[in-house]
Amino acid sequence: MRMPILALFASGMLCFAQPSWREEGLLHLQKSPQARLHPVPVRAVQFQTGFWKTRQDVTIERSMPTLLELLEQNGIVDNFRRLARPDRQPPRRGPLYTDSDLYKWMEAAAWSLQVKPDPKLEATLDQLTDTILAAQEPSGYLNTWFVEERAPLRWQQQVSGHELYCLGHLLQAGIAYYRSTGKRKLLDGGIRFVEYLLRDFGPAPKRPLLTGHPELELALAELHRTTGDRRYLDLAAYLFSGIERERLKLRERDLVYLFSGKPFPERTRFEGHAVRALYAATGAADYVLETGDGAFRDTILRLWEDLALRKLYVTGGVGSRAAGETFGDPYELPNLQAYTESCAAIAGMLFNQRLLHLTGEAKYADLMERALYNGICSGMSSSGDLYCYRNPLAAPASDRIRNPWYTTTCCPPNLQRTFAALGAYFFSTSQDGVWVHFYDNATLDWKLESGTPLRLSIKTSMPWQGETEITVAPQKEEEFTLHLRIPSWSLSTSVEINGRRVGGPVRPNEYLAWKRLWRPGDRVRLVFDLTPRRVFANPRVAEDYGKAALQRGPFIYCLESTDNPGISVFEAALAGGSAIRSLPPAAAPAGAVRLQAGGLAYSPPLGQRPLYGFQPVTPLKPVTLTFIPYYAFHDRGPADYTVWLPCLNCGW
Ligand code: FUB
Ligand code: ZN
Repeated sequence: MRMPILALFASGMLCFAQPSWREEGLLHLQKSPQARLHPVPVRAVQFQTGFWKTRQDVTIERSMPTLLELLEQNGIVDNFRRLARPDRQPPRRGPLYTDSDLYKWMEAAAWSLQVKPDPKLEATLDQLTDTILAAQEPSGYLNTWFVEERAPLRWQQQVSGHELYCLGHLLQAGIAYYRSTGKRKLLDGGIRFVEYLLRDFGPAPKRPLLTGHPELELALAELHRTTGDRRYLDLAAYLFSGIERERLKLRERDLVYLFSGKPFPERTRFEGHAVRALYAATGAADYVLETGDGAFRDTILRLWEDLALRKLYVTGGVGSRAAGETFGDPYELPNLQAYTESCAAIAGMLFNQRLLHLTGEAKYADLMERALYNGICSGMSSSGDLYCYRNPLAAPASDRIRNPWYTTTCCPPNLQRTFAALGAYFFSTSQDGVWVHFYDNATLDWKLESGTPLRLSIKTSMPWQGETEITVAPQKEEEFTLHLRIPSWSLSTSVEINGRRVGGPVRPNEYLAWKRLWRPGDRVRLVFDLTPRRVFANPRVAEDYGKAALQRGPFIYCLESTDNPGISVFEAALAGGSAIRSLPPAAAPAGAVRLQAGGLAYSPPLGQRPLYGFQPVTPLKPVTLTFIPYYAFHDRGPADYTVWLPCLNCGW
């Protein structure tokens, strides 16, 4: 009997092999020997109406187009175009690292094509590829700053020149575009530059090389995964080796600030420039995923402890000092002065993403979530066209934190590439099954590693309410393990499978691994505990001593003057015994659950009091305080806000 072709498809009897580029995950860890987990392709996940769909839509529909306009207006694309023109006009504009901003924008646009195919955007990317590659020299060298009168300076300023940083982002854009379209042109341009490096640079007698701003390391690891060419990973190993310290005459302070130039396993703590250090650690984690190198592995785990125990803001932000955009000392986590660059929070998430895929341990997903829902989410306004470079934990209304454009515009396209590809951060596969890391309305259309097609559909009221239902639909019944992340903040979680309560412990900050014969249409119901709670810092954090912040689900909250007329948010305290109420969503911040708690305000205002006295000054006037999720600070316009408040009778 002949079956119609559609019926053959539906029965799974007919399937055409997909080209390999379509199968590659956000990170292509399928062949990485040390990877326990494997990311899924971006195209495998579609968000449905909900928190992250709104953010992804605004990224693709508003943020990306408006940023491209700004990149054009500020001459960033012309910096390439001019190099193909005989008159070399117009003159180059912007700081020496602007090429990377266009590459990051292209990476975001490339990932977005997997979420929402767009022939016009694809044509724009093809044109930009031609524009960029027209500026590439026959040797493979490509950089719009070190040209013409500055050409003799090439490789003379490796500490600050960002030549390899820009190349790293070119490679990542090329890889993303290849994975989205199968087109290799941009990727091949990046490879030509890498081949030029391999010809001329390396251990003596070749010329020395240094990533003055680490980034290339992780791009090389991904290039190795994409091409199978081990030389690219070896180049990353050379950059981590620190053997060029003498030849490049690096000073001790360079080694600290750059987080580059000394043997990576000698690192004992995070220090120096936050983005540099975290990109270096991410690249080192990539190296461990490929090689299993024990010394590197010990080092990244040691660094993670330093980050998680001593240097991470409650919002997932990183980088305490504005001077040099650096890490601070242990527990140095100032709030008003927090630098917390959006790129650093993203880099922290990338570091944790690698560690999660190395180990399968929930504590890494926990920190990814902390950053994503707070210090990364805050980086882009709900309108999609204002961005934070800094994400402080308190600020006065006069601090213009959200801006459409920065001369150093690294953060906006970094946020875009994160949100455009975000679905692929939500799920992974492993030999034994599939993993759900975060919960939002989403569908995963992918396959088990046995090859069986699998659809997971999540319907949820998360992140605002805890009810979640997952429909599990393997194409045919199969035994595998469903790994469900139980978030650290959900202190009691109920789980049912096909209506039957799961016995045994369901522990926060672990994955619940459920192995069974899964049949198409099986249902898992989870109810997470979103009770709002006070959060306290380790008393060693002097700035937060005696204070509390509020958290509900993945969100950290802040007190903003917009919601608290007549109250100075910097002169209010939480009352320890008072209940914290969840308020129904208001028009703004759109859809967000706000919190209300009893508090006390100083009266008369502290500004009218002397600086010192023999009696402590305590706030006495009862007030009701209304909190919004931190990510929405300044989203409704300038306002005073703070995350941490003195907490009276809180047991301090
Ligand atoms: O160094 C230039 C930019 O500054 C980089 O892109 C980011 O790391 C930022 O900190
Ligand atoms: Zn940045």
